[in-house]
Amino acid sequence: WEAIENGTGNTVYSGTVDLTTTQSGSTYNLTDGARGNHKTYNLNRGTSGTGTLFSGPDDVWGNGSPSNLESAAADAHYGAALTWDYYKNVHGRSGIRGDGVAAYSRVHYGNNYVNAFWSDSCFCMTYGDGSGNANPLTSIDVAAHEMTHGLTSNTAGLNYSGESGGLNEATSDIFGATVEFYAKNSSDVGDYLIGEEININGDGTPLRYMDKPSKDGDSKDAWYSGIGSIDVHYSSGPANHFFYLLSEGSGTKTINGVSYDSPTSDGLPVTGIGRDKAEKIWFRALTTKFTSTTNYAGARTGTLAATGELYGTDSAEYRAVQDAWAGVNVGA
Ligand code: ASN
Ligand code: ZN
Ligand code: CA
Repeated sequence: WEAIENGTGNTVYSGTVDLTTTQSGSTYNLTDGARGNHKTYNLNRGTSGTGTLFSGPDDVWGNGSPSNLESAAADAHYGAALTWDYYKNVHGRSGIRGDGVAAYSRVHYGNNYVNAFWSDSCFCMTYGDGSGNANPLTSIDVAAHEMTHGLTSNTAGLNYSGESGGLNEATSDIFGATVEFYAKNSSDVGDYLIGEEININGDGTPLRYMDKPSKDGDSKDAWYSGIGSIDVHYSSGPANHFFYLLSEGSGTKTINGVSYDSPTSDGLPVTGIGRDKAEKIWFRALTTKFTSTTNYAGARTGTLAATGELYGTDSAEYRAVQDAWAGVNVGA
């Protein structure tokens, strides 16, 4: 018999946070009893199996330093809980498959492993510790990005290549950002940057920028014929840019202390409708309109159909979706 407990995580990226755990006898486990028993495991630098469930004699996890192996575990456990809560409270979906069943997390994958990934076969997320094992890939936006790959897999099923692959990646970035905004704790105020906390480039710059994706040097700001042949992490650019434009509008803006500058490819302005509406449109399109082969033209059609259902076709929201797609060169 296990009791649900309220533990404390001293994370690497999110400060001190509440974690939901379980207690069995005199042992506490990193098992989220309030969210489908989502478990967080220690691979201890191995690369296979589940390793060992994080457990111990007290309900305090980590000390904030990556050298304490519980710290990144606290981040991963927290990120999974936030993502679970976001999908449940904002979109009414209970777990990745909508069946209340949790995935699980594995941290400390390999040595100096600079990546994180979702796997359909284990129904789990896995995190490396980054360069020098000093920058675990466990920030909220990365955790939500990976968990969202599971959602996409179990809904639209967007094929992970060509334009559908770019849309799959963008979906993970979009909800990576919205979950971070949803977190709203003092360390995570929310931004339209992906991976700004994990220092993946070694110079403190983010992995991706949604206001102007080309700032990373590789991603595209707008659709062009042939974009389907580049890496899906770069062909995601126009959809990330669409989401930013739809939420916040074109031009310059400062949000939570971060400055954005979002130009449009057609030079015409876009008036944003706010993130709350934009995320509902993308979720509805993903879960009820997109299929495995949806391309950019299909994403436009699908998001417009979703917007029509949510807000009507003669609405400011509908026109903003049209304008935002035009702003990334996806036209009628
Ligand atoms: N972090 C990457 C992603 O989620 C991992 C990968 O490319 N498989 O897209
Ligand atoms: Zn991804
Ligand atoms: Ca971010």
